[in-house]
Amino acid sequence: PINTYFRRRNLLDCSTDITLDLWYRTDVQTNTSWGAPIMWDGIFQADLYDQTHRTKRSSVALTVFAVGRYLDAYLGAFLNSSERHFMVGLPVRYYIFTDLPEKVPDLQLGPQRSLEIIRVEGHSRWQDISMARMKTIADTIESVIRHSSTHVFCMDVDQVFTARFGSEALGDLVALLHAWYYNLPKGRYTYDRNPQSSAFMVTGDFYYHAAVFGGSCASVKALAEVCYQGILQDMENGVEALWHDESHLNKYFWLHRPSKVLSPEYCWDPVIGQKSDIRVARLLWAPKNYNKLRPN
Ligand code: 2GW
Ligand code: MN
Repeated sequence: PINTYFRRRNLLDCSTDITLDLWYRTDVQTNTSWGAPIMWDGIFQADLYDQTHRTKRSSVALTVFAVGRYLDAYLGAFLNSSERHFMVGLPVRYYIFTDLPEKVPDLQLGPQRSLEIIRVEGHSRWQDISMARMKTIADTIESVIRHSSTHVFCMDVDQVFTARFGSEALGDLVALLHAWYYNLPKGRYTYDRNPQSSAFMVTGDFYYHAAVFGGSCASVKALAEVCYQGILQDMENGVEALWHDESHLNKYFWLHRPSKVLSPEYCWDPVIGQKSDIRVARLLWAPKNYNKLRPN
């Protein structure tokens, strides 16, 4: 849809999020109906965001889970690429959650960048590894992350940064448009449709991808807590949402709309191929070998 409601925004528009957009695009939607910016390449001036966040002393935690086979398969490439592209110029602290702390690659990190390894248990079912992340994220924000960082991003490990993923992505509550759904009609969104599940929803704004979400420590902690409660409630009722934690995340963002939305440029699947609206792919899905990685 063509965005006909483009408004020039400035620093004072919004109490929590900085929006410094000088240009606009007409081939994509750059604002949500509730006024949150949708970040596309070409609508923002990167150095203005960097300057502002340096002045505000923003700092960013990046949480990533690398449990079992995912550690060897993905963590090295993820971290090496994030050193080159993720929030360069701001203090960054990685939080690596793994059951194999001794196998975390020993990396030379840039200035003001550090890494903390937190041991977690493996789960026998992959759906449980994925869903347990919400509880661990909430607990760790409370106990550690909020003391090191103003903002936090939570990401899947099976991806590689390929271009700037910078401070323009920071906000109070940040969601990502799923690459496979951003240009599909709402009827095609794969929300959880089972009324027995707490992730059940009939309609929504967008289909968001759980591979990237973020925000202030307080907002992400609240999100992770609510999603985990929903997951627990489902377990008690003997149901599991269609796309696990992603279904609960979509429900959360429907009830608590994000203050900033990232275009699929921020997490693109190269399998989709070239699209004229994707001007730069900043983070790419890594190829999966399901047989090897998902034995059960
Ligand atoms: C996951 C699936 C099958 C076997 C293992 C795992 C697994 C996941 C694992 O063995 N170890 C591990 O650390 N993970 C973590 O969970 C890792 O960070 C991984 O990126 C994340 C999500 O699993 P993934 O990437 O295989 O799932 P996707 O790419 O299909 O992700 C979407 O759907 C998931 C729920 O089904 C999540 O919502 C995820 O955030 C979505 O991107
Ligand atoms: Mn993934």
